[in-house]
Amino acid sequence: MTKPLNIGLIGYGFMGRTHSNAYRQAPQFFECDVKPVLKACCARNEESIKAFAENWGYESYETDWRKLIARDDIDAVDICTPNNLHKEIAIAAAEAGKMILCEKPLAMDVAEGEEMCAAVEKAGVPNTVWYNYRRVPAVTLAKKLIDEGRLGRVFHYRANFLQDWTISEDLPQGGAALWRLDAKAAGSGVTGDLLAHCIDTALWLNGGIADVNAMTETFIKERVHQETGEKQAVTIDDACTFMCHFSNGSLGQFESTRYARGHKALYTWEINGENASIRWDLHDLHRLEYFDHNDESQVRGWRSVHVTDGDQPYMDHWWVPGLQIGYEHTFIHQVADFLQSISDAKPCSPTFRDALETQKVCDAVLKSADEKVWIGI
Ligand code: SOE
Repeated sequence: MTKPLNIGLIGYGFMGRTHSNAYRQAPQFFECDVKPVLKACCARNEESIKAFAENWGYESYETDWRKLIARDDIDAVDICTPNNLHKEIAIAAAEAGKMILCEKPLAMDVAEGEEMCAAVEKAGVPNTVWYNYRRVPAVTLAKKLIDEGRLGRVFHYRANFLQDWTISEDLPQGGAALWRLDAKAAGSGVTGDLLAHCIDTALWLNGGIADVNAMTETFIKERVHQETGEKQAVTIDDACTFMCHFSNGSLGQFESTRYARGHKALYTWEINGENASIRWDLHDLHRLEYFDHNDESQVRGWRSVHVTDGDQPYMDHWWVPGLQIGYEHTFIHQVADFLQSISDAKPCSPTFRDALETQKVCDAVLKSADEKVWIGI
């Protein structure tokens, strides 16, 4: 018999939609003893949240997140708000004994992240952070191949996350969909928003980072703030590049920007090992590129593996071999794994504690750029 898991979702932007879709889809495709129920959603604007609740099939809505957390009929709180609200909501939810699914990055900084980890661990509540790219089947397959030792000694890890949506000087900062440009709401710019994804994947695939040396740039120094109508200094990083040493001795190189004209969401990574190399590109997300030096020399070359077969991660739950899935499925996989982790009474990675490691690297990157020195993690 399935047990209901009553979800209370806070925030209803882009991520509110990806998560709501995932709660609806996961039990259709994955057999779980626990089944999400869209119990309530929450945002300050009543008209908007009512429409959101109707569209996605939430049973009710709230306009005050504290009321949502206080409800006895909510089991799990999903935090999809701007980053500056993560800590307060997560701590209140943990104290109320709720499970927590929190959008990335975990927090505004390490200090906040530490408090959040302490709160969920004290309360003993299941928790996870939505670093969704781990659950692209091709990326999960890469993790499997790496764990099997196929790469041998690793020399290089290279990652980019490139976008171009903030190039116009007329784009305001702050408010609604633009809070990512406002340091008070986001904490940082591309470092917390985009590099955090690259760092999470890197820590997962290639282990810990020992130290970093970074540079950041804010190309447009002032923008009108949507809430005040005034021109204000822009204090987020528009672009960030850093190099690092991984604990396994490999060298890392990371770049992220919202000023790479022509690139909308080009997330790529490549790992070069002694025996094999492996690379992935979000624009072709169902493919894993793999080069194995042990192949017979006459036919040795980069293989492009179309990750759609039933024996590849997650794919036995979808269509028939050869038919691919997409971006929204990464969130569905995270829900499915979270539900399974509840049944198994095991953590669902990345937990708050795992995501704190990413936060530590982000903070060190920003400090290094500021002080123009290497920073140890
Ligand atoms: C920013 O444009 C953004 O939406 C990020 O916030 C997401 O985390 C990333 O997956 C796609 O880009």
